[in-house]
Amino acid sequence: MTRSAHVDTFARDHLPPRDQWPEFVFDRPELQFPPQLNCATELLDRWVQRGEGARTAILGAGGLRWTYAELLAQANRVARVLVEDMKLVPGNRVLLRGANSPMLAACWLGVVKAGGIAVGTMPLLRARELTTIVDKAQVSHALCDRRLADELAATQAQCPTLKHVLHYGPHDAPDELEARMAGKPPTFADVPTAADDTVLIAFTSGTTGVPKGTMHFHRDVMAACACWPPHVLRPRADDVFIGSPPLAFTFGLGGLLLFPLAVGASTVLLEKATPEALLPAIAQYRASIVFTSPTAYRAMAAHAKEHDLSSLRKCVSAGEALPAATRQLWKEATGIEMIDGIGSTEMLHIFISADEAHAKPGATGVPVPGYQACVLDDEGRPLPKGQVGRLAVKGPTGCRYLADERQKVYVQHGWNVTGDAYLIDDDGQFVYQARTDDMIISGGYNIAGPEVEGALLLHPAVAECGVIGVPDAERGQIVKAFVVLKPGHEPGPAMAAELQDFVKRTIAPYKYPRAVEFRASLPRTETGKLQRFKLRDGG
Ligand code: 3UK
Repeated sequence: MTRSAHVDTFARDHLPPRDQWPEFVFDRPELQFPPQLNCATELLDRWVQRGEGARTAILGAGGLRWTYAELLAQANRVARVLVEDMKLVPGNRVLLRGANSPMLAACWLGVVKAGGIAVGTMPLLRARELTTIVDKAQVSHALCDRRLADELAATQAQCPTLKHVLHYGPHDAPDELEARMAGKPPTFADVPTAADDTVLIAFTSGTTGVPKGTMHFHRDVMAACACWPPHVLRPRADDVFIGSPPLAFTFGLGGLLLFPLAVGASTVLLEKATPEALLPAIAQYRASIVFTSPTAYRAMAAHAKEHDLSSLRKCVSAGEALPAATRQLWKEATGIEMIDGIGSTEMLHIFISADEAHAKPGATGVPVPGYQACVLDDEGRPLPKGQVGRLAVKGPTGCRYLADERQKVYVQHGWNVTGDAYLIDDDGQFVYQARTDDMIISGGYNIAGPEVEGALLLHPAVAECGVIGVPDAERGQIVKAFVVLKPGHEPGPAMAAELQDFVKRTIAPYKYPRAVEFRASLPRTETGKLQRFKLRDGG
């Protein structure tokens, strides 16, 4: 029996009903967890207790370098500010707002130490999207980068639950959070959470555009650290991790914070990690392991030769399918065979992957030790090799949506059904085909068409619209909007540009439609439902 440390029982009260949980499999010795477990204690305090506090933990802009002992002290001070000044009680949800930085990492660890539940958010989100997240997760606290204060203030005006907010500044301009931290001792007694207390709620956009909150436990974090990293990535304590995914995206949280800490390695957390910025940063920090998207590898391959990438050992690609051509380009440019892996917010991290030695162009790989996977037909029966069906997985982590009917869509017969069409080839390798739903994946971002439609429909000239993803060599897919204008409005390039700007101002700018086509009408069913497949087929 585990003893929950959550005084605020919101997360426990809003887990899906047990009969809707996926089957969890813990059939390996490294997946046996004690009943009480705080993953921050395991990932951070343990190193200092073992006398390894002088190792470098985090590197950041402006020459910032924190040892494990210094990161621990910072995280402990954040925990104290939360508990002593912001009245956090275990189980409260804490919104984290900021681009990747050492301070954001310290905030995440501080929240977890204090028994809080971390709710990471993409820096680009606007008040409209933040309001949905804060309402859904009943968020009470926020730690926010000063430069994102305006959108948070607009959110707070709409959200009565969000009572306690503190801002932190860039490294060279400390703000109110740092001022409070300066007055705190560097020690903190971590809250002894249960292994099955929720530690984070990660939001992911669904096809309907209403974001889903996925709940993960302290033990899930440790399980993610125990599966893919030691079996596929095989990092070392002297590795320097770097990459682009935000810590608000579980791909980034694992790859750029949890996994380096799990092996006592160091991680470079950069606010700006575009392909142009990442190449010189790899050289500058002598990074050895990089995490980014296929689109970014494609962009970087063209300029790789202009930089000293001799420190690089391992290159991880995830978030969307890795085209064989991109794998080839990167290998030609750097000599490195990429590690592809499919993960999801629901599964927390990568569950099918292949290391350098087993990489097969065009294939994702095989189930990561600790996970099982198969391809199911529409009736939920496993398909033989070579046939395309729905990818289904189970393992030590899995889908638990926060109060969401779509739990029954993702979890079927105990399997996590990811929404991807896959086949298993003759070698037993899993080969990605397509998304089975309407999600648009563009440049590594997940974009829900209906959310973009919702934004467009707020514009006074738009009568109706339909948004789909169309293939694009550069970004995988791009967002395309089909728009029917109200009478009296002129279609044309000026109107298209105006609509694009409008979407950028309304929701996160990366969701704007890069292509706009004007139509006299849209294909609909008799009941009035938009037929997106007809738009995709050009009809
Ligand atoms: C797609 C891939 C083919 C696939 C993620 C690694 O992407 C992550 O999580 P999301 O919830 O999206 C999940 C969906 O993205 N996908 C991801 N990786 C691949 N498709 N090949 C791949 N290698 O449709 C999946 O269902 O945003 C990735 C680790 C943690 C993550 N959260």
